[in-house]
Amino acid sequence: MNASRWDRLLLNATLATFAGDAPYGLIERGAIALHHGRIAWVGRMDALPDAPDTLAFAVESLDGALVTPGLIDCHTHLVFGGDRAHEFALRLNGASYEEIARAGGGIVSSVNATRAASEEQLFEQSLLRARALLADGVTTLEIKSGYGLDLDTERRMLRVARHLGRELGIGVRTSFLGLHALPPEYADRRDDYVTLVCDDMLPALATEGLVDAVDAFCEGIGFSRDETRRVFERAQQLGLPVKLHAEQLSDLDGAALVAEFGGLSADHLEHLSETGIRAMAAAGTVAVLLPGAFYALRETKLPPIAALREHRVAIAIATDCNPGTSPLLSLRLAASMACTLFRLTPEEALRGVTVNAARALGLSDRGTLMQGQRADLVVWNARQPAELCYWIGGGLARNVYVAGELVSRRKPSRRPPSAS
Ligand code: DI6
Ligand code: FE
Repeated sequence: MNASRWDRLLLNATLATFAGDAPYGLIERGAIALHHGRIAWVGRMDALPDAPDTLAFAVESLDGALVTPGLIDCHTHLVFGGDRAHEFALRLNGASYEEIARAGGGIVSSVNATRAASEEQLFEQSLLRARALLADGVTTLEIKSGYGLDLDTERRMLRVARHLGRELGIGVRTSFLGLHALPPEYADRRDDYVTLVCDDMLPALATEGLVDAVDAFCEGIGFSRDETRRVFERAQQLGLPVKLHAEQLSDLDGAALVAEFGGLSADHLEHLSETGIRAMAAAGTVAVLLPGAFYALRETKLPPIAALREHRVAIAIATDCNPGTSPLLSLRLAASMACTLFRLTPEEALRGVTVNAARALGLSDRGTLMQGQRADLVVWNARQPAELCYWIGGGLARNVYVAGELVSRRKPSRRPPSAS
């Protein structure tokens, strides 16, 4: 018997590894071994070093099913109280997102509902959303604060985010978004609020280990470039990486600002300029596109995809799951929308929810199927990668593994029609 048997070996898989430059990093008739939470071996089945049964304790044949890295949702506001379904109706009747925000609705109405919710209530409500993402193949999730806008509620949100990760056994990265909206009690004291965020809230939450990165909403209805710079400078002092909601509704040159700070990502980007793109390319800042918000707001201005490609800026795709502009609970649907609405290729969209999403979170241990990476992977009821963008809805994820553990399973089901 082989003394160092692997924990698990999956055989006869169609592996979309996203390693290297080949389309999808595809390996047909592949095998992948999981051991102690890591990927121990990946390659063609016929290159396995020995007979499968001697190599692993558990051996499973997948009969050609597609396996991808666990999906990574690198931009969500998943923890919040209440919902904003009534604003959806208002927008359908012609009100704009900005008008609703300026009239006291929008983010501030979610702030009120979040402040009113206990930690348990926030956890229960958010758990349903996180479960939905997981069931659709998400194994790492970024969650922002920003509906508290006071120290206690921001802390509660971030604690709930961490708790969700422990409860579901998935990866959670937290971003502090103190500069999301001006809280009503600071209506005439913008500067004081920015000072509170920089001098009290951020250092306190960072000390408590609740902050992996710092974000801001740099926008006409959010915060200016100078205000954003202040919080970035404080993040830098604390050794925290930054990212930014930039150029969603207008061009404030936020992308160049976040790039100046070596930021992980600039997100939204419908109004991104050539200058912003060049700055991002030079800094290696990832472009995170959020087609759910584009769709829900019925936007018409597309992000500059061709120029991003031309300048070789890495593109990631995320749900932006939030109660106002993107109540979206499927990352696969976000990838599908990235194809249909933004004209990404299925391969670009899928790199955007795996390898490039990992980069947008500063994570190098996941996002591809390569030896040594965390064993985060999904076995799909599909055979080709493009199906993940092609099927709209429908619960395609069969088995979801995080660090080698099975965290979500759907009963072995019939394959989608084309694959039967
Ligand atoms: N941009 C967004 O897409 C979300 N926040 C932000 O800064 C929307 C948040 C909301 O409307 O509740
Ligand atoms: Fe957002």
